[in-house]
Amino acid sequence: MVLNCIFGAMNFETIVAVRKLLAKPQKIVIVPHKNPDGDAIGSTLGLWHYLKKMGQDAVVVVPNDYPKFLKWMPGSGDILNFERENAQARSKINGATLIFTLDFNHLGRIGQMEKILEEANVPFVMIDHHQAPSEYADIMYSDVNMSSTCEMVYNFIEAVDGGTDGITTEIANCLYTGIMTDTGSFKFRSTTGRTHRVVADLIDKGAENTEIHHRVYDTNTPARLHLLGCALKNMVILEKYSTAYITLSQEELDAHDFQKGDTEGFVNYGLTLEGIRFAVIFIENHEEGIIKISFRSIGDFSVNEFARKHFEGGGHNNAAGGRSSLSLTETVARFESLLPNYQELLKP
Ligand SMILES: [Mn+2]
Repeated sequence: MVLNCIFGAMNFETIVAVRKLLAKPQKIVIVPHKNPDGDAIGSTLGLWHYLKKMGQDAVVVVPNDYPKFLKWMPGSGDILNFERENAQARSKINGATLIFTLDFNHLGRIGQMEKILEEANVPFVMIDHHQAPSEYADIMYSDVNMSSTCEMVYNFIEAVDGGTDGITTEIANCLYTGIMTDTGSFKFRSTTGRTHRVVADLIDKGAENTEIHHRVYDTNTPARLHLLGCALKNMVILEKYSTAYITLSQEELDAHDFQKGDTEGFVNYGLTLEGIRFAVIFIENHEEGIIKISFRSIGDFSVNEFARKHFEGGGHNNAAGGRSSLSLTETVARFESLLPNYQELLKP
């Protein structure tokens, strides 16, 4: 049975189907996307705390490691890393009776875990806010208008539990973190009145908002700040196209003792320039032999469409990712050659 609720909050049939599944004791595995971010870790741990509280046997399995600035999150120590704890993670997945996939909607987004999940013959529940979901899940709660998967997990708990009284301080801390990171601290367009009401309720339930901002954002190392300096120096501004882009070569990353997550948020600096509506960062990755690209926009210009069409990527209207197997210089040249086609759309 496939129950879609692509638009709006969870529909009645979906809620009934989930309740029915959770009425029995299940062995549950919860999976976020590869390179999990604040929303991916916040939503999976938030749901994990909730399911455990219900008395369910549940475990979060991440495809690979996640940034240190998320490791304070309650339950973080119980997460299994598919790369590092492979045998244990595999046995959990093979023994699962129910699988939740959060903050992604295509099994290609979980890297090495794709095969084992594809072969798992158990019900799948998807909770996600990205565009164009694929149809692998039996129960889909998919809504591209949502700020974050964490906001959706709040809705999920509210619907399944018949209220939010069951949201503990741990759950509140996890969900607050993901909403905060996925909305750029409550400023992206996807931030609605409802988002703020959810966040307000999470604070009432014990989310340590000031502490969370500090733990997530005030974790710079001197090397990272110097790398940011280098990135900002490299920034190219193309006023004609209301565009600013940054490049970082592997050599520059190495010179600044690059650690995973160090370039997080760099792309957004372009958008802080007056008149700039399209910001991009190109990061050379020798290990994977590709250029990793992040796209951000302000307003109607859809970076999701741009990334899908030209750089094997996608995401949201105002935030998307992509890749290129050309060299850094060639990638940038190709990017610049595309801009004239978008001049009208990029007009201030
Ligand atoms: Mn998200």
